[in-house]
Amino acid sequence: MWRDLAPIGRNSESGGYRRFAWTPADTDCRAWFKDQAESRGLTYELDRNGNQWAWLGDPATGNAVVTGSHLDSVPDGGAFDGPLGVVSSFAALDELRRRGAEFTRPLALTNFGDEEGARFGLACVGSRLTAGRLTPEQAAQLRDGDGVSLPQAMERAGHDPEAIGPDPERLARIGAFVELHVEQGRALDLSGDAVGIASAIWPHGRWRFDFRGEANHAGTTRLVDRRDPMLSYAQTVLAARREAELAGAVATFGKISVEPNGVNAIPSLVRGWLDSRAADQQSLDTVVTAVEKAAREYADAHGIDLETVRESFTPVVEFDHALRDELGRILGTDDQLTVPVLGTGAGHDAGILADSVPTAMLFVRNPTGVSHSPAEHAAEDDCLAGVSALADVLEGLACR
Ligand code: HGY
Ligand code: MN
Ligand code: MN
Repeated sequence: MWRDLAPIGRNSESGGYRRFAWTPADTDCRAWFKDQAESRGLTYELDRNGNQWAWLGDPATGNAVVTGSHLDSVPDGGAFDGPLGVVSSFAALDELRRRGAEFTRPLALTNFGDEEGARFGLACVGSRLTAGRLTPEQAAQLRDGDGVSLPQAMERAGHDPEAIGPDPERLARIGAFVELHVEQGRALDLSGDAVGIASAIWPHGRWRFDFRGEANHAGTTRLVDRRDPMLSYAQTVLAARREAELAGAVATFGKISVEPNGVNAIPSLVRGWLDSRAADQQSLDTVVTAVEKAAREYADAHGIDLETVRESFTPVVEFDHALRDELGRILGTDDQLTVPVLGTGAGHDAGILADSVPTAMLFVRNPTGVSHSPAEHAAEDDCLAGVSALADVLEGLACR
């Protein structure tokens, strides 16, 4: 499975993945998922929001156990973020069949569309639409860097944009959702464990800062005559780092777009995106408020117009305690009493669904902690330990 998936959307220069929502690479990933589902005799379904489901048993029975993740990536993302959870779901089912497990609840394997929000800027679009946390009207407002709207992109990829919307009936059939994901940090490497259980997801969001100045000639415009938005942007980036350090949070300006983006032209517009996250809402609010205040002061000092827009936000997620503890019981063994339980600053579809159904997450050790990079890696033995743990969890939940 891994070998079949690996070449899809991989950039040969960077070695990273460019699997953006509703692009041909995404379509090829979806085709891979459908093949894997049908080759196992599972009932394949594409839901109204473009999420893929592979069912064993009759969904109408309800109380289904569902597992899966996403196949889309950030620009030049790694091979594991998302795909490890999807491949492990199929591999765990294969393992359960080898064990002769008898399912007493329906089982579904899923690929949630557009989890990274790399193209349209909003994280977890597929699961947000299904959970009713993004309306079709809001979705229609989303544009990519070329001005293509989400509905247009869906249409071009052959998916009916008129169909999108909340899917409460589908969610009502789910008794538990478990997402396996490569850890995006080093907690398991430091504790020496191959697998861990998630406790919570930090609140996190994305804010766009538009600094508008005055285009002019880089060579002939006196410094005193300039309204250069790049200066306010640069000062704001440093302020974000300072405020995050003070609050024990994280803040990143990882994406920027400059108009006209010419070497010898003072920009008219510098657009920067802030990603900020913190263990609690108050710390996150403190950081973002302080960064916005600093940005405004710098903009005012240079005669720059500033507009800030919150483009994506996910409040703190506390995973279902009963399900978390159930996973702990299933995975805990006599010699290793407890499987580590750890929080994360990374968002996931499980975090979006947590409001609608009991959700839990399993993490697989990432020896360097590096993610959202072609260098992201997990050792094969740890990936196999993840598959075995997921199989144990699915057996414990769906095969009583
Ligand atoms: O950004 C995140 O936390 C996730 O990878 N979408
Ligand atoms: Mn990611
Ligand atoms: Mn992910």
